[in-house]
Amino acid sequence: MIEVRIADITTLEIDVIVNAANEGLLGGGGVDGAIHRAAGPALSDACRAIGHCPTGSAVLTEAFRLPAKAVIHTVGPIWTGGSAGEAVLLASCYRASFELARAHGFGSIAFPAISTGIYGYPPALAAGIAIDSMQRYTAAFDRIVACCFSAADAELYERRLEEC
Ligand code: AR6
Repeated sequence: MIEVRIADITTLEIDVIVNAANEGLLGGGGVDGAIHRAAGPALSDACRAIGHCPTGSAVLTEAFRLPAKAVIHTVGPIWTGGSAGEAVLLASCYRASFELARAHGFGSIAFPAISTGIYGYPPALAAGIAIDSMQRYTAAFDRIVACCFSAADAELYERRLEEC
C-alpha cells in the first residue's frame, strides 16, 4: 500500500523516515535541516560517527527526539541534465533505503521527494522513479508513505500511481 501524503516528514509516526542528506552527512537545508532540528543535536553526533555516505547509498541512525524509530540517510544525485547517471543513482537511493529498513525489521517507511529540492532533480521525473521503486517493495512493507511537501508534488505522485 503506497500512501501519498502532504506533510512535514518530521511529524510522522512511522518506523522509519528517510532523509535526503549529503555525502558528508553534515546536515544542511531542506528536509535534512528539518530532520536535524527536530531530532536534536544527538543526530549530528550519530552522523559524524558514520562520517560519509556515497551518492545512491544509505545509512541508518536512531531518530532521537523524532516520533519515528529510526532515520535512514540517503544521498540523492545532484541533477546535471540527466546524462550523468542521475536516474540510476536516484533509484539506488530508494532501493538502498528499503533494503536497509528491511534488514532492520521495520515494516513502515516514509520518503521525501529525494533530490527534487536543492539538488534540482525535475520533480515529475523523480516522482516516476520514486513510485516505481516503491511498487517493488509493497509486499515487503505494511506501509510506504510518499511524503510530499507541496500539493503539486502530491499530484505528480497520484498521477503516476494511477498510470500503474
Ligand atoms: N518534510 C517533507 N519534505 C520536505 C521537508 C519536510 N520537512 N522539507 C523539505 N521537503 P531537499 P535534496 C521537501 O532540498 O534536493 C540539503 O541541504 C522539498 O520540498 O531537502 O535531495 C542536504 O544536506 C523537496 O520536495 O533535498 C543536501 O545537501 C524534497 O523535500 C541537499 O539539501 C527534497 O528537497 C539535498 O538536496
